[in-house]
Amino acid sequence: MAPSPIKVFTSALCTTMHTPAYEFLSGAETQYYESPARLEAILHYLESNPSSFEITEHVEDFGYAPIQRVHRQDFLDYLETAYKEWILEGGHPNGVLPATIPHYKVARLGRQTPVNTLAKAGEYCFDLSAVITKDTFKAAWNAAQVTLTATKELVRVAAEYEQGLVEGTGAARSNPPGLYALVRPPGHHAQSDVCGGYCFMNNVAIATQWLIDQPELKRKDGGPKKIAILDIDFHHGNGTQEIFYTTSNPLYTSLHTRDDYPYFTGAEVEIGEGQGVGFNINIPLPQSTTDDEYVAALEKLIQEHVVPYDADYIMVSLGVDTYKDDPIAGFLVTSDAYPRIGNAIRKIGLPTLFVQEGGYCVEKLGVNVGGILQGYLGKTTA
Ligand code: Q9C
Ligand code: ZN
Repeated sequence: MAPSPIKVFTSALCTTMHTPAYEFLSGAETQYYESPARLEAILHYLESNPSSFEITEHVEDFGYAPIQRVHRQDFLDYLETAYKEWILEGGHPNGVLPATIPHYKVARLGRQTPVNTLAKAGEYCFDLSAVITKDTFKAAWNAAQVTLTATKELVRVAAEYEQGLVEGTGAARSNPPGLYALVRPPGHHAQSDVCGGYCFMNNVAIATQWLIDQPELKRKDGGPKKIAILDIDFHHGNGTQEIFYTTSNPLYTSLHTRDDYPYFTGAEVEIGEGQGVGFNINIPLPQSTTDDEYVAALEKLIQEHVVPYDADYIMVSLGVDTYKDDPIAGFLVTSDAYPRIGNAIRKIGLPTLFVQEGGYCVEKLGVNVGGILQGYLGKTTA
């Protein structure tokens, strides 16, 4: 039986609500790479391939609770009010950025709780890329709600798929259902109480925690459903790692660059703490990693860690900043690799939600993201 098309969840608010004019890269003011054009390029590809993708703009409102399960309230209050306070205090209209960050060598001596807006920007942001504009809170909220809407549908199609496997009438194990949340701003750098790396709310973490929290979703042993996160963005997902560092569910796995942003996390020795020991898997790869090297590393990660975890659902933090011409990254991965990546994920055989993270080569975003999703459908080209 042919696989069903991938259900795509997105919203017009993903392009209109958060449009900072610039960021700082290597000390220079540059265009804001995490732009609305990224999402439009991907959407254009998906719309041109209607046999593979079913696009909906239907967004359900899951309210504040699932977001509050992952992010601290003081941080969320800050995201919501920062821009207004910033403007009142004479901040530049491009948006809020820190000028003084509580570097750990300073903060270990400090005892002061910040009240000033500039100080709060440093308290709640770890770099110069997460510019907070007038509606950034609403944009991040919307991205989380779109991801949650897709996650609710994941539960429904996964149950159908399971039923089909039991009865032997439905799709075989080789065609697991796939869904895609086409959102921005991205999420995997956002920690429980700090934004950075273009990320404000951690969409994948919010959706994953929501799945674990659903009382009617149980495994055969009576425990909550298990989720394996596969983070294939070029950059390490420090936010997702931090949020789930002390728990055994979800499993967090990441393939990413060594020696590039976010620089201070992503080493192999970061294996989790307490109950979480062994459930945080970082596989750093060298700069200039090629197609074959990348796919081999992914297949190894899947065989050695993802499959043995015996999850019920896969969440993919889907970044295509691994692409060779990405303006802020450094791998040599070509467009040919993306269908192979999607195929490797399909072979896990579990219902999968792909959630958009990074990828900044706008001209190739459609074919690269599309390649992964088409590969998941069993195709060999985008
Ligand atoms: N030369 C995501 O892909 N600037 N975020 C890095 C490195 C911030 C990336 C500069 C990059 C954030 C979701
Ligand atoms: Zn990235």
